[in-house]
Amino acid sequence: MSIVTLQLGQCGNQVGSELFDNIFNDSQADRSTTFSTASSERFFHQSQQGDFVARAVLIDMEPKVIRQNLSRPTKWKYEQASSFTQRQGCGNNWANGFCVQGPAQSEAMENLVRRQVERCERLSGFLPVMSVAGGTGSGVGTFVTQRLRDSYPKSFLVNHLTWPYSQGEAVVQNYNSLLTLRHVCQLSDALLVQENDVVHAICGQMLRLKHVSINHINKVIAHHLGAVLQPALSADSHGVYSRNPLGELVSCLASHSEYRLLSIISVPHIPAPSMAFSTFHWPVLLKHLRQKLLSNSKMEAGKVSSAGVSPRPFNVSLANLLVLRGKDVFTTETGDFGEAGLYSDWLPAKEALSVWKSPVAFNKYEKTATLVSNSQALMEPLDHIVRKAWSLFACRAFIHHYSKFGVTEEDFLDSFAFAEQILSSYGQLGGNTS
Ligand SMILES: Nc1nc2c(ncn2[C@@H]2O[C@H](COP(=O)(O)OP(=O)(O)OP(=O)(O)O)[C@@H](O)[C@H]2O)c(=O)[nH]1
Ligand SMILES: [Mg+2]
Repeated sequence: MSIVTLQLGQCGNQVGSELFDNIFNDSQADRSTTFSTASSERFFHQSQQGDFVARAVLIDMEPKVIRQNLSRPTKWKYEQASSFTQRQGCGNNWANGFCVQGPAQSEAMENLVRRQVERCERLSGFLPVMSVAGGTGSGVGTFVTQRLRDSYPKSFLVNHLTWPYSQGEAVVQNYNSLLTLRHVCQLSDALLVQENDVVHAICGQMLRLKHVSINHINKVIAHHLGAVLQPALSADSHGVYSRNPLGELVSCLASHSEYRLLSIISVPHIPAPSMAFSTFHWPVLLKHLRQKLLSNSKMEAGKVSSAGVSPRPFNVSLANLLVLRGKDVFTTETGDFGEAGLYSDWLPAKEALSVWKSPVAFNKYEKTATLVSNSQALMEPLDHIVRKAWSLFACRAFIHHYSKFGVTEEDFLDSFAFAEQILSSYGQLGGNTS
């Protein structure tokens, strides 16, 4: 089954193009395999000339990044006519994107989506890729997500959201983030979240890059996403690569409407020059990944969040999906991830853990272990967004930029209340309310 990706705004378009690069290069390592065929069907269609063409719609209100994407020399292609641009971006203003640009350009964008859907023999669903902090990705992205939900109610909808640097570039980024979450959490089946701070740290500390560029960051984001979305075998797939990647992801991880936030961690990340000399053993990799899961919450013991919730001193999971790729996967023991102590007591640990495996090495790594986690890991960054936004809102700073496009103080208060509710729900996974 196929996935139609929507690249929205600068971030969405730059991350999206790295994702297609990652997937294409990975799946073409051995073109003859069923893995390669399954991957291509998911992400590409073939033109009459035999070119691999991304199943993607490119949307940005300013033309520069899309122009760069369309002229980038890659072994695969974007369909030139599958892009939509205007002359000017949304100026980091969610309200401009959601209330004005989105509705004004709705028909043209929907036509592009329909064209891609018609090219899919079997549609698994949609993957809108966007940042939550700018104006186009967040505002138009939210609008487009709403239209997809209305027009394709039976298709799966998984949004990939890039969260801004906590010491961010735009003063209103936290407003945009909250307004986006308020809507997208309720529209989408699951939100795959990657934080720029965390990915930046991976580039500096693990890949040992001295000067981390946005391109390095996007390659790591794409590596994480590709590791999850490339074909894999699940326990009940009887040796056939999963047919409905987004549907299976959602059913493993996000079956409860109040718990839609998914984080991704992966090991190993190795600097390119060291790759040839590195060997890894599954028990070591999995131990490392488990430690990352437990500490990933970045929450100090006893810290009280703005939702008044005092979480456990480690990261409690509602559900986890472990994806193993590479040599000897079928004999690897994954029992440590099924321990009841990692999970809330709402689900038996056996049901809370899903494992997907593929014997095909991923992205030149002999072995990769990736965990998609529906856990408390995103509480701390979300709490940070809420606190920063509230300190602006308390003195009504910049609100007039939003109200002139029709977003009211009431809408902001709803978004704060919604975020507090998410924090409270995740806090309760630990069963520890103050
Ligand atoms: N990881 C990553 N983050 C990006 C990239 N480009 C921008 N960002 C982040 O995205 C946020 C800004 O959003 P953009 O995507 O630039 O904004 P936009 O959607 O184009 O919206 P407007 O320009 O306001 O119309 C900031 O938090 C940036 O750090 C990128 O290529 N990769
Ligand atoms: Mg822009």
